[in-house]
Order: sequence, then structure tokens, then C-alpha cells
Amino acid sequence: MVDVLLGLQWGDEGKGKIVDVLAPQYQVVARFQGGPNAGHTLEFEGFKHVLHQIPSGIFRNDIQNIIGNGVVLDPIVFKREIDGLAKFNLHLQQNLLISKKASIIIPTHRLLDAAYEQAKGASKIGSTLRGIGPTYQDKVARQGLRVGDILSANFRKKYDQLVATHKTILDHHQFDYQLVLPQAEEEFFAAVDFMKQFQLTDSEYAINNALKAGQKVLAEGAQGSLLDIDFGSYPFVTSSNTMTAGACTGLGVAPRQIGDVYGIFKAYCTRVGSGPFPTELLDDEGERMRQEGREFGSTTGRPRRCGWLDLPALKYAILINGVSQLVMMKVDVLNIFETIKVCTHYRLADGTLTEQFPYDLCDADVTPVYKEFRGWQTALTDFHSFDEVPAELANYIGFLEESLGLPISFISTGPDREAIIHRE
Ligand code: 2SA
Ligand code: MG
Repeated sequence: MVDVLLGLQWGDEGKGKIVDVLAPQYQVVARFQGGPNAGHTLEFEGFKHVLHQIPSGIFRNDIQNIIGNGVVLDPIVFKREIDGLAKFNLHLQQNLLISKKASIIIPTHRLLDAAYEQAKGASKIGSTLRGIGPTYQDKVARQGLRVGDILSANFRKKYDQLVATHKTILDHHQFDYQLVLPQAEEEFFAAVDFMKQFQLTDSEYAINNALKAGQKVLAEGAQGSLLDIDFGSYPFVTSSNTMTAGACTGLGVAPRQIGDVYGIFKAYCTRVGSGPFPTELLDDEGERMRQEGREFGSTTGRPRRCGWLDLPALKYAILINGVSQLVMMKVDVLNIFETIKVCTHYRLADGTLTEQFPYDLCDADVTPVYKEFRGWQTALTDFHSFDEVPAELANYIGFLEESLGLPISFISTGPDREAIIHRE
């Protein structure tokens, strides 16, 4: 079976840590969407490492890691990531497969990302400027470059054709590329050559063969469900399907092969980039959350917007993903609060209460309705079983489980691999 692990909010739920915790149960870990916009942070044995495109199973030498066809891959970032892993003595050439069908981000994709954002002005998406949107655009427009193309004698020609198209758009936006492009291209072609030493394959065969051989596969989602191109807070979303269904198209596995779906959520909410965020805290409380949770983008360093847990949004994400196991992260960040709030409903402009995630969230006048809980105000580092946790925390978790209709299987109490309570 393929188990899927994904974020139920706006990203940064702590997926990297949970992949790392669960990885020993799997023979294969695969990324199925997104690209260098992701920042998956792993902390172990005193190291802190952020992965962007490489699956989080890479630190275990007995795991096959796959970058699937649904991913948009930037060769320049890839080379830097591989260089950054040198000190860990990993068997990268054996343990990493890259789909020939994955899309390639070229330097002008990044420039287009910046040009489009600039043109949007105040209504910009707050993209990571990693070229994600323009690369998926070219994929859907059937003119993109794929990893397999780098092995073809025609690659340079295809590249030049695409760049010519991009230049007309950049010219239209009066976006200057003359200064930066030559150096970026030099780095790009060096990185493309570098990639050739890795296993570039039709990874859908590798995954399905692994499944036939009885191996377990973990599909590692990036960003979060509320950033999904179809179901997220459009247009303030990323350009891929971040949900469970994306694992099927992004890896080439059939829906009936999907097993458990691990839904990861933080005990509060964060969002980086623009777009609606009903429970956002714009006051001191939000600032305390940001400092305590170290809520700064792991790819861009941007401060993340912070707010209370939003149950209508979380229920929506559970619904569209078919979540079977919940994982609650960063519970320890709430240690400092006397009162903890949870949004149970939205009040709409006409006064009605709803538990649904509104279609027009971007324009709607939505006021969160909160339920308050007494905080536990205790450090959680010494708790290793659920039976021991403070009564206030047990009460809070009990309420969430009842509202969400699912058990919370894991509770993370700190950044390290070891700081986790597993409930059998
Ligand atoms: P993009 O770059 O086109 O995918 O941006 C579109 C929206 O998606 C959001 N997005 C993210 N949100 C949270 N975390 C992400 N990864 C990094 C991290 C982000 C960072 O782990 O911290 O370092 O800033 C991520 N990637 C994309 C983005 O903010 C836009 O709202
Ligand atoms: Mg992240």
C-alpha cells in the first residue's frame, strides 16, 4: 500500500519531522508534487537540516527515495541540496530515483514568477518566487521541459524555444532579465549535467514494482491542503494538488493502492504569503506565537502569520483527503498561553453560523466563533505517554477528537525526533 502524509493547513505543519519518525516502517518515500517552494525541516542528533526537493527518507540508507512525476524540479536547487548532504555520507546515487516525467524549472520560470507577482501589486499571491506557478503553467500548456529531456540531444533546442517564449512575456511586463540571466543559465546547465549521474527513470514502474514486491511506500506531501489548486483558498494557493488524490497522479499509483492517510496539523495555524486567514492574530498574542513557535519560512525566512486553530478549515481538509490518522504538531508552543482558543464555526455577514469552508472565503466577511480552553502552562518535554499529560491538555485533545471524528495518533511536543507521544 501507499500511505500518504500531508499537511491539513497552509503548510509548515511539521511534515518533515513526521516522515522522519515514520520512515523506518517504509521501504520507499516519494514526493509527488511541489518543488523547491517546500521546506521540510528534520532535526536529529543535534543536526537541523532543511530539505526542499529531496524526500525526507534520504537520511536512512535503507530507504529508496523517489522524486515523482508530479514534482517541479529545479536543477540548481537540486545540486545545492545534494552538496549540502555530502557531510552525512548517504548513498545518494543508489537511494534516489528521479522521474523522467518530473517538470524542470528553468531560470526564466523564476523571473516570470517575479514578473507576475510584480504585475499583481497589492493582490500578489506571496509566492516563494521559486518559479513553481510558471513551471506548472508550461506543463499544462504542453510546452514544458521534463527531466527525461536532459538526456536528449535536442535539449538545448527545446530549452531555447521555451526561453524565447518566456522572453516575450518578460518583455511585455518590462521585466529586465539581461543582467541576471547569463549567470543563472551557466549555473543551470552545470546543474543539469550534474543531475545526469543520478538515476533518472520512469519511476511509476519502480513504485509499482515495489508495491508488487510487498514493500510499503510513503508519499510525502508538500505545502498544505488549504493551498491545493482546486480546493484551497483560490487564487491564494500553490499550483499543484497537495491533497491525497495528488499522490496518485504525481506518482502513477492507482487510488485503490492508497492505504492510511496521515493528516498533519499544528495545534494552531500559520500561513505564509497572502490570502484569507480567518483566525489570524494581528496582536501581541500572534507575535508571542510566532516567537515561541519560531514561525519563519524555512525556504524564504519570511515571518509566518499566526492564529488559533480553525476547525471548519481542518474538517474540510480531513474530508477532501480521506484522513485516517491525525498527527498534532507543536503542542508545546501553546505551553505559554493561559487561555487557548479554538474556532468551532464561522459567522457569516448575514449572521448565520456555518461549519463549512466558504467558496468566497477571499471576499466573504467571516468572523470566527471561538471556544476557550484553560492552558496547561507546563513544559511537555518529560511526557512520553498520553496517560501522563496534564489534564488541561487531555481535555483539549478530547474535544478536538470528538469534533473531528478521528483519533489523534501522534502528538509532537518538540522539534527533535524523540519529542513525540504515540497513542496506540
Ligand atoms: P508558490 O511559491 O507559488 O507555491 O506560492 C504560492 C502560495 O503557496 C505558499 N507556499 C507555502 N506556504 C508554506 N510553506 C511553504 N514552504 C516554505 C516553508 C515557505 C517559505 O516551508 O516555510 O519558506 O516561505 C510554502 N510554499 C509555498 C506561498 O506562501 C504562497 O502563499
Ligand atoms: Mg515548510
